[in-house]
Amino acid sequence: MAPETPGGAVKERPQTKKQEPPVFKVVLLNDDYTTMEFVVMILESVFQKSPAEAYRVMMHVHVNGRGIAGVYPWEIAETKVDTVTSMAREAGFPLKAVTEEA
Ligand code: TYC
Repeated sequence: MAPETPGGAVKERPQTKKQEPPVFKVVLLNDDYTTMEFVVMILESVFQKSPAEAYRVMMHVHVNGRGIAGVYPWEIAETKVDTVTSMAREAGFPLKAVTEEA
């Protein structure tokens, strides 16, 4: 019998609490050489920030030394760090990103 039979015996999702994967922060670090424009571009393209949010996060890092670019499952967080690092080195900037357990 098709599982979508109307009124049929379709099991609801169990109401138990789902096991969420552990999450990790991707933290951007300030430096004196990476341009503000490059950091904003990274936040827009790698972390899907709006232009206004990207500017806000970049300024937060600039003023405070570090700031959260995003929160992801471990493998995605590590990939974002690798992407930021390779884009920065390619462009000749020392920009650093690290992961931290959230
Ligand atoms: N401090 C840099 C400058 O004045 C800008 C900057 C912001 C660099 C954030 C890195 O993660 C960073 N050009």
